[in-house]
Amino acid sequence: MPEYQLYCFAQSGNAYRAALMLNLIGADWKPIYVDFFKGGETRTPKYRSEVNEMGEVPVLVHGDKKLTQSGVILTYLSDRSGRFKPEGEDERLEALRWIIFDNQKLNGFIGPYRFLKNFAKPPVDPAVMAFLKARIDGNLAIVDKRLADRAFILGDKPTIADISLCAYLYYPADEFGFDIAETHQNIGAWLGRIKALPGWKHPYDLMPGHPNELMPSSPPRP
Ligand SMILES: N[C@@H](CCC(=O)N[C@@H](CS)C(=O)NCC(=O)O)C(=O)O
Repeated sequence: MPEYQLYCFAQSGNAYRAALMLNLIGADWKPIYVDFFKGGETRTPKYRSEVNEMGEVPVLVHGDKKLTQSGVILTYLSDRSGRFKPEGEDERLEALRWIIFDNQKLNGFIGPYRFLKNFAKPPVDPAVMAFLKARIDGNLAIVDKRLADRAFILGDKPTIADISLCAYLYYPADEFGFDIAETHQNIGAWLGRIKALPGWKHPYDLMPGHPNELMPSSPPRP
């Protein structure tokens, strides 16, 4: 049995943070597929009582520990491995600041936007999409500016803040209807630097469940 198990599915950028971290640190891990789309597994009483009371992925299992919230999982894995770990108190707090910003305001809006664009039935009110898009644009601009004069979010080395912030940003542009790497060149270059790290893999290659026939706008990745 691999050392770590991760409850996840390929379309989840929230889960991708944890899967990517496991791969980048060379951990011995395996994914456990969660049938979010057809089975609504995260909403079942069984999942909520046995896996995660919050009804979410990712969930990391390590021995008798079961951890949820990607920020907690990233912190745990960086503490254990010593990799992508912010150094000292100032960096630790700075990483936490960006992880919370990301969860609430960057991928916290990008994830629902992509979900609604691809899956909402009946289609969601355009005013909702316009609200989310305006928030996304504003927050992408903040990250793009941050990356104007540094290679990674905290400085010249990648940390768990970077692994958190890239959650949804490698998914195909046509799943969003806009190309983030093209319109935000500092973000585009930063995504390239993370992609060059040994162990990097695309979310669709790292977690089970792709392709998904419920996501017709998601063609095979080039
Ligand atoms: N802040 C959480 C977000 C987790 C989250 O929203 N996961 C989504 C999948 S992308 C989920 O499991 N949703 C289940 C549901 O809404 O039923 C994290 O970073 O782990």
